[in-house]
Amino acid sequence: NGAPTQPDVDVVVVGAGFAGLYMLHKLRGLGFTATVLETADDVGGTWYWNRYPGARCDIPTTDYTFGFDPDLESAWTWSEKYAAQPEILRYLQFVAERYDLRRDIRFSTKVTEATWDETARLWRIGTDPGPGLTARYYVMATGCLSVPKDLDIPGADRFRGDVYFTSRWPHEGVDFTGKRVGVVGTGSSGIQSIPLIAEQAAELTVFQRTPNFSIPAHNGPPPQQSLEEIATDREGYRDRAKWSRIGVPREPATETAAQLTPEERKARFDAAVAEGTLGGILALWADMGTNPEANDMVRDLMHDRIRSIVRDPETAESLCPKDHYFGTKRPCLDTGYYETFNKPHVTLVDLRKQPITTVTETGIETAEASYEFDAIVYATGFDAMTGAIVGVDITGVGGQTLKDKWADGPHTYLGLQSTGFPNLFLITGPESPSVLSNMAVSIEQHVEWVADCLRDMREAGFTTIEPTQTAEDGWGLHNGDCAAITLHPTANSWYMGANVPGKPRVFLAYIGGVDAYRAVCDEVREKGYLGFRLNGAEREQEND
Ligand code: NA7
Repeated sequence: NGAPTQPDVDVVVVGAGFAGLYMLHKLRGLGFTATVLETADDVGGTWYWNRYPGARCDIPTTDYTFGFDPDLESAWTWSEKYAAQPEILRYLQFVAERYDLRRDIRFSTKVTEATWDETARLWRIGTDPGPGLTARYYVMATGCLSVPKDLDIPGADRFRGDVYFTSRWPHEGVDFTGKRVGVVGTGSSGIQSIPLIAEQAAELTVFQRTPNFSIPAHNGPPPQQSLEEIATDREGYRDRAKWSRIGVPREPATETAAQLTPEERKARFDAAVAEGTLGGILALWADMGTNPEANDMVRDLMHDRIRSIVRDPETAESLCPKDHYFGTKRPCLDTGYYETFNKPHVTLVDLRKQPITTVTETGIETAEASYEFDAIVYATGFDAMTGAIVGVDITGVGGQTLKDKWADGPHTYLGLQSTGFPNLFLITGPESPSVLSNMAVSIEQHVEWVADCLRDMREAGFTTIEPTQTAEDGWGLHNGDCAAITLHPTANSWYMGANVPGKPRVFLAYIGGVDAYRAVCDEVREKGYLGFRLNGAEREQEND
């Protein structure tokens, strides 16, 4: 063993979004030295980059907020049920100021590589611009939807008009007044931005490959009931979120679809549409995520709703999602999305009927027609969950790269660590609830688990930690088993890696629930880091 070499800092954290900011604050509180490396020139992560019109969170602000500090909660008031991007960015800037975080963040710094030095037992981290630095622990707080998917549309570089990506929107904003605009993509980013682009554009053409399910957000003031519950028992409310299925307090539905009459099902659906939350619409009946017939009942109600709004029958049919089950792609919350297609200057192009053949100098050509534009907006999504992690050249024990190890899909224990990469931690990594949950709650849980772990190791005299192969294999099996009993694997979703050509098709998140997952993580710690191998100068421990 021998004494490890001293690193520049105890911990390097990559990313200054929700996760990186809280990680830094938490580490400082425990007396660890830490440096955060961030590509952007300010804090914010997702909320720094995604500045497109209509960009909002899809979890109510009463829940999509830090809960670790009651004083922070009373110092900040959200203005809306679903905050828009500028307000969430201001919040994260406020958090950075309040805890004086910026002095330990290196902005405009991209992490290019990270190599585990087995002799010195530390991470050597390369940055652009350099110089890099060394750290005992390396935390990737890089977000689940942070690397835009490469544009896979032929001729895309030929277009001579203006080109925008929702995920990299210009800071000064864009004015589409009087312009002919084409939007490609109808995920959440498309669905949020299309109604607002339509308000400005002279003509708007939406290119849709797969329709998504969306319900109205009914944005407005933050939900009164949650505010009252937080005012009377803040801790109880936050605790219920931690022990809920998706990280927002809610009793799960107990009846199956068959146990309800058609009238009862319709009433539940209408109530959830009126509530306008993902938590509500995803919990209509207990078996909607696992039983095709129960899911069809939601789909039918959704289709009826779309047909009742969109006047042109052909457009309405194109907007009805028919090739994936409800919830197997993240549903969207919108403000006037379907209504937008009733406007005379808005056209939907159904790429299932007429695929894009090429982008040209002046527009987009499909198998049937040619469209001319002044501007094209791509809302084409992300290399989700793994893109940002394998995007850094990470080399672990024996020269193995994480990219090679994950060539057939991510392999982790608890979504927190990967065997062969000691002292590398992933915040909301693949095989953790992450994107299936309220990210604020999942981020806090991971940050606190990692912080507790580093403190426990310091107290016990350990300096390295990594999962055993048995634990990692077991967690992978459990993840796959959980996904296999749901309808998720049937969908071509980014949850399945299906949106990125060549990406292995595996379900990328843990679907057992925020509550069950937290119980496992707590138990692992209580049992002395069950499934981990720990080493120190004086001692080592394997707890398989
Ligand atoms: P999404 O949900 O991945 O949506 C991307 C959209 O772009 C989706 O409709 C895609 O159709 C479409 N797309 C992607 N590539 C193409 C090509 N080549 N041609 C035509 N259409 C294409 O990303 P978002 O940014 O909207 O949302 C991501 C998450 O962020 C969201 O779920 C929220 O959690 C927040 P496809 O479905 O692949 O047929």
